[in-house]
This record gives sequence, C-alpha cells and structure tokens, in this order.
Amino acid sequence: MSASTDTVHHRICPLCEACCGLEITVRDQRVIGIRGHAADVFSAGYICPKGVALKDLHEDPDRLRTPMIRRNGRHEPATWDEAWAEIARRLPALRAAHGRDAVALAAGNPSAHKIGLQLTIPRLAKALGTRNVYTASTLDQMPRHVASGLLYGHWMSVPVPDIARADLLIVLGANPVVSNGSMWTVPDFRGKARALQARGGRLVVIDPRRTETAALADTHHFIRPGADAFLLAGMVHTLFAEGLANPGGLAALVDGIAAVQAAVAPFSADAVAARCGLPADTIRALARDLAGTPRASLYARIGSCTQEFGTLASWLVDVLNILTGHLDTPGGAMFPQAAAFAANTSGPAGRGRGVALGRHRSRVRGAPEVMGEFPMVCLAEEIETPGPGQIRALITLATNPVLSAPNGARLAAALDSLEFMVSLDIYLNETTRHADVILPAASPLEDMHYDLAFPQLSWRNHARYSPPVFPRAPGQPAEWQTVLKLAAVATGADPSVDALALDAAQATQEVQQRFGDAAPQVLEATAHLQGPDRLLDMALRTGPYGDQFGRRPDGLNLAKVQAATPAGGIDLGPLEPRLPALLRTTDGRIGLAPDALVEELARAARDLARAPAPLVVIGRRDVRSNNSWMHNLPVLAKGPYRCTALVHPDDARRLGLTEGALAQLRRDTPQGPRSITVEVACTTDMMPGVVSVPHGWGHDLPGMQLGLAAQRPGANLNALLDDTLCDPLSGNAVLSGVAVEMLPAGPASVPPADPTASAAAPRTAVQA
Ligand SMILES: Nc1nc2c(c(=O)[nH]1)N[C@H]1C(S)=C(S)[C@@H](COP(=O)(O)OP(=O)(O)OC[C@H]3O[C@@H](n4cnc5c(=O)[nH]c(N)nc54)[C@H](O)[C@@H]3O)O[C@H]1N2
Ligand SMILES: Nc1nc2c(c(=O)[nH]1)N[C@H]1C(S)=C(S)[C@@H](COP(=O)(O)OP(=O)(O)OC[C@H]3O[C@@H](n4cnc5c(=O)[nH]c(N)nc54)[C@H](O)[C@@H]3O)O[C@H]1N2
Ligand code: SF4
Ligand SMILES: [Mo]
Repeated sequence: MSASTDTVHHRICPLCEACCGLEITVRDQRVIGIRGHAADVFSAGYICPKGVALKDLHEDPDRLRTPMIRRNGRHEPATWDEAWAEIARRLPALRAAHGRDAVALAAGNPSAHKIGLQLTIPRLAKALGTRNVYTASTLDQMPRHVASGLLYGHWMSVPVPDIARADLLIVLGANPVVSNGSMWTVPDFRGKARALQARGGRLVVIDPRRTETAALADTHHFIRPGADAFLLAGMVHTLFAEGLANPGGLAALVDGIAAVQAAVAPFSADAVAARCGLPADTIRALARDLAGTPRASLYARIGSCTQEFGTLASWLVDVLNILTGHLDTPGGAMFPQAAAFAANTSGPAGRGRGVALGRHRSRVRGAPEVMGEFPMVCLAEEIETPGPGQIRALITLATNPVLSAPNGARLAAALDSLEFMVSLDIYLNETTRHADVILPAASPLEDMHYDLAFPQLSWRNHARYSPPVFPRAPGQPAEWQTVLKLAAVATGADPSVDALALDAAQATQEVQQRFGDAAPQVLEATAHLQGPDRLLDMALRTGPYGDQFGRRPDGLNLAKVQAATPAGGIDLGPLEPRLPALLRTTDGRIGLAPDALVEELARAARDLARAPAPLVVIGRRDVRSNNSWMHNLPVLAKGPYRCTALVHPDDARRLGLTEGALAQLRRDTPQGPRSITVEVACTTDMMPGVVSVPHGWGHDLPGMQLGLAAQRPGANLNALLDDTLCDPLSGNAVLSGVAVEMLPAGPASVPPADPTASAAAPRTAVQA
C-alpha cells in the first residue's frame, strides 16, 4: 500500500489533563502512527506513552461495541433498542414508586475530558431532579474547588503557576513529571521545568517520596503524609512573624489579613515541625524563599487534597501566594482565561453570587452538598441504608468506583443490592459488571473534542478543536446523544425518542432564554450545528475572544477554531492578570479568612500534637497507567510489574520484609480487618515510615471482560482504605497518610511476567 493513501489527523488527547495535540496517521481505516503534533500551539509535539495507546484503545477487542444486558447473572450483547426498552421498563417505574432521590448518578474522571458528557450530565441530573449526585471530584480535587469558591467566588477560578516566567516553583504533593499535571494543564512539565532552571530559576518539591519530579528538582524535602496544612500554616506564621506578609498590588482588594494572622498563631514553624517531619528552619526558609523571590509560586495537588485537612491545605496555598504578592502576577500564580464556557469570563465582571456550600445534607451521615453533589464516600451507605430517599437505582457514567473509591468491596456489595443499574462506559469492568444495562461509549477517536475545563487551567491561553478521526460505527450514538436520551427515557419518555430532536429542542430553548430578541439570529447562525458543536460555537462567540456574532469580526467562532486545527490551534497568548474582573464574590473582594477555614485552623490546632503512626500508606502514579482503566492496552501493560509497595530499606528491615517478596498490608477497621497482598520493592526514595502503593489495580474479579488486565491484576489499594474518612468541608476522601501494618507474606510464588511478552502470565497479587 503506498503512503499516498495515508491521511493525517490532528486530535487532542483526551486521556489526561495535559491535553496534548496529537498527529494520527491512518491507512485503510487503521491507525498506523500516533505522535505529538509538532505545530500544536500549546503542546508543541509533546506526547507520552498513553497518547500512543489511543491506537490500542481504539482496537481493544474487549472494548464494548454493543450494549450489554445482564440476564441470569451474565452480560450478553444486546441491541440499542433492547437496551432502551429495558431502561424504559424499569427506571421510570422506580422513580415513580420511590421518588427522585431513589435514582443516583455517579460520574468519573473521563467525563471531565469529554465535552459531550460535560454538557449533558448536568442536564441528566436536572432531569432526574435527584440530590444523589456523586463524582470522582470528591476522590480528587474537591478541596481545591472549595478554596477557590470561597476566595474568588467561583469553583473553577483556580490559579496556576505561570511557569514560563517563574524563577521559583514549589511543588507540594504533585508529581507532574508522571501525572503530566493536574488542575494545571501543562504538557511537557519536564521541559518547562528545565527551561526554568536554565534561566537560573529553581524547582523545589515537597513529597513523602523522592518522585520523578523530585529527581528533577533543585531541592526535595520529605513531608509526613497528611501534614500539608500544618506545613503551610507554619509558612504563613513565618511570614507574619518575620514581617514578610505583603500582598503587593492586591492589598487594596484583600480583606481579612489580620484574621488570618490571628488564626495561624498556634502554628509557628517550631510548633508544626514534628508533625510535618520537617525541621523548623526548613519551614521558615521555604516561607522566606517564596516571599523573597519576585517571580515565584506554590503549587499543590492531589497529595495535599486527599487528606483530612485537604480544604485547609488548598486554601493555605492561596493564602501564601497572596501574602507573598504572587497571585495574579507574571511568574506567579495566575488565572488562565478560557475562550469558552468559563463562568469567570461571563456576566458582570468583578462581582457575582459567590458560592454556597451545604445547601442540603446527605441522608445518612449528614455530609454537606458541595457543587451540587455529595461525597463519593457516602455512596455505599446511601444505597445500603433503608428509609425515604434510599438509593435504589444508579446510573454510572465513565466511573469505576469499585476500584477508585475507598472500601470498594463494600461499594461492590451495595451495587449488588440495587434494584437497577445502568452504566455508560467502554468496558465491562469492576463497576459495570454490576450493571443491568451497559451502554457503550464510542471510541475516543470517533468523537469530536474540545476541552471545556482544561483551558481554564492551562499554562497558556489557547483554543483548539479536534474533529473525529473515524466516523462512528453504524448505530453507535455519540455519548451526548446517549445521555440526552437517557435523561428523557429515565423520566418516562418513549424509548423511541430521538436524541437529535431532544437536542434541537433544548438548544432552541436555551438560545431563547439567553439571547432574548437576538435568539432568531443566533438560531439561524448555528442551525447547521448540533450537540456540543452548537453549544461550543455559541460559547466561543460570546466568550472573551469571541466574534460576538459579528459585532467583533476579528473574534473567534467555531469555524475559525476548526480551520486552525491542522496548524495546531489558536494561541491566545501568555497568562494575563485578571483581578479584580475575574472575581464572582458578592462584594467583589477577596475575603482571605472565610469563617469555615478559620474554624478548620482551630480544628487543626487541636490536632497538632497527634503522634505519627509508625507506618502510613500513600498512593503513586505511573506513566503507563491511568487510574483504573488502561491496564488492558498492550503498549501500556508491557514492561515491569507496577503494582508494588515501595518502602524504605530501614522499614523493610524493621518489618522483616524482603525485596521482591510479598507483604500483607492490613488495617483494623470498625467493620473488621482489611488487607491486600503486594510485592515489596525497597528504595531510599521513600520517606521512612511511609509505604507507597498505586491505586486502580485489582482486576481479578469475576464476570469482567478485561483479558489482558486480568493477567497481572495487581491489588486494589482502595480495598484497604476507608469510606468513613473525609475532609469535612469538601467531603473529599482521605486516600493518603492512612495508618497500616505491613507483614511478610511469603515469597512471590511466580515472578510477575510481562503478559505482552509471554503467553503464561501469573497472578502475583491477590486481594484478601
Ligand atoms: N487510593 C487512591 N484512589 C484514588 C486516587 C488516588 O490517588 N489514590 N485517585 C483518585 C482520582 S484523582 C480520580 S480522578 C479517581 C478516578 O475515579 P473514576 O473516574 O471512578 O475511575 P477511572 O479509573 O478514571 O475510571 C474511568 C471509567 O471510565 C471508563 N471510560 C474510559 N473512557 C471512557 C469514555 O470515553 N466514555 C465512557 N463513558 N467511559 C469511559 C472506564 O472504563 C472506567 O470505567 O480515582 C481516585 N482514586
Ligand atoms: N500516568 C498517569 N497520569 C495521570 C493519572 C494516572 O493515573 N497516571 N491520573 C490523572 C489524575 S485523575 C489526576 S487527579 C492527576 C494527579 O496528578 P498529581 O497530583 O501530580 O498526582 P500524583 O502523581 O499522584 O502525585 C501526588 C504526589 O503526592 C504525594 N503525596 C502523597 N501523600 C502526600 C501528602 O500527604 N502530602 C504531600 N505533600 N504529598 C503527598 C505522592 O507521593 C505523589 O508524588 O494525574 C492524572 N494523570
Ligand atoms: S500527557 Fe496526557 S494528554 Fe499528553 S499524550 Fe499523555 S495522556 Fe495524552
Ligand atoms: Mo483525578
């Protein structure tokens, strides 16, 4: 076959927050090459192994191509008509009998990468009218949203390091060399960090493990897991104690500085040092360094969020950036300006409604609602506990909480007790195996792409669009069509209802509400579009760079962004200062000392003297893995065994553990003991007293269709963790710093072979 028949497609990778632009070569309807798109204005050719794995994902024989219906305990392929008929038969009746809250929604990480899901899941939730909405946000970054909401008036107003101009970057509880960044869209972090160093700047990493990012850093400090809020409070205390607190240009906009000063009084560097496992002098030096470097910022991520004081830590990060004059300044922590869909670019500038937390509470433990959802750690108990409002049916959308949420075994049992469960997913996996009906999503290569969330978190402003690489298989709807139809069918519509008609009706209604007299023109101008494309065109045109439907002819619209795809998209320039216009607080100011957080500081002060546990567990990510669902792809599954427990050699000696042998990690919980068995790897990269185990493994359950992943299943870290623990303000799960015991469990019976290299691949880790 001659290369002249090859076609080249440009496509943003939907797999992680880096949003790399890819160049995909197709021959005879098959992907023959994937590489970074060198001309991409945002990612400049960067790619990681997961981007390459999109080919394997597209071709994975285990990826679902038809709906599945469970009959007599087994999932069988079904037609779409059969699947819709089954949903229509069961879901509306359940709602009618038990009320709106009886049907719950759970959405996962991939939905943040898919505009079709992001635009329709809120509609589904609204149609169902249920309070029982759960997402992976409460396993991840909810503390960050709460801190942003309270400070700046909107959940998504999250400052990110202006790395291109920084001279100092302090990274806390994040490993962007491996994760490729989170709540910060920054492809090729390594290259950008090296450029920072080349111009004389410094990278400092604070992490209980000497990570891949720490290896790149100028300085690395260990910190005791869960102690971030204490470290940060100690740094704030130092700023005040040494007269270094100075918000610079923001002074006139910020209230509550004295209240912060009073609230951090118990947290001198000396007082917090033991809790942090860091010398007091180091804590003071970090504060001085941040204050004394004109272009600097502190960036913190999941390690600082998934803990008992997660919101407190997230808030203190911003307090530090503000009090050192680094918020909203070049080289500091800045707010990106997205071209579309950003609430902090729409409506009146500089003022808004602020955010409300806890408008209602979860039924069983009384957890506050945040951003319209309840904590994922409440899901199992809300299914199990009888009474009005009990969850009897569940819709999961791109989520695998049986592996990704703490106490997965409890959740799995709860899922089995549901009267009905529907999943929109690409696999029959640990979670969807409980579903009565599984609706398959299209392959990502069959989907258009425009990132809704990540341009609000990007290292540089940009607008990039990808058309689908392949047409969808006959009969396969786009995910947005499936979700719109699900919203209708679940609430009683006939299963023959047409998703395109629903979309057209909703778009007309929305345009009429938003544009009033101008609605007919807007409808005409977008009549050739449907679904996310139509909403995107409207958002781009009315956005901060938009053409305002012709009033600003040089501005953006969908056609222009689409036309720029082969050239790598549209660069919208470096980050610019955005305060005060970005604020959506009710008074148009930044209240630095929200009551809820001052109270959290008081709670932390009471906890300051808590003695450290001898051994605690933390998580870990690997470049060739993505949460729980990419272990079935050959290009990622190959190579060394990854689900290992890293411990310091001193701990191994103390506990009688041997490199390469098995260890049992165990905990006593109020519900009884829990344990997993994992292979030991000894390394001085670990802080003594800390063991690191990756999450997302444990592919050894029956009834799944994940052939390759099942060959090296690994153990489920979350089987060990607790759904009773959470950060009280955000409801975020505690996934880090949990006390465990570790005991020798004998030799690894068979070496963990690479399943892609040989036929026989043994199971090496089992879940107790
Ligand atoms: N212990 C511990 N637990 C953790 C973490 C940790 O660090 N430590 N990290 C947490 C974090 S940050 C997150 S975000 C959560 C993730 O939690 P989840 O979102 O629940 O888990 P994922 O593993 O991302 O699972 C994604 C699901 O979406 C499906 N999927 C993939 N692509 C598509 C698609 O295009 N369409 C549809 N419809 N489905 C798709 C997959 O098959 C899988 O079922 O895990 C959390 N769990
Ligand atoms: N390759 C790969 N990339 C991914 C993912 C993946 O699974 N694999 N998942 C994606 C998702 S959903 C997310 S949310 C992002 C997350 O992106 P990151 O936030 O960068 O996540 P991690 O790599 O888990 O880094 C967290 C770091 O925190 C450290 N840590 C653990 N506990 C503590 C603590 O108490 N305090 C401090 N200071 N540090 C602690 C850990 O050792 C780890 O190095 O990554 C995304 N990218
Ligand atoms: S870094 Fe993330 S976005 Fe870039 S290729 Fe890898 S998985 Fe895709
Ligand atoms: Mo995440």
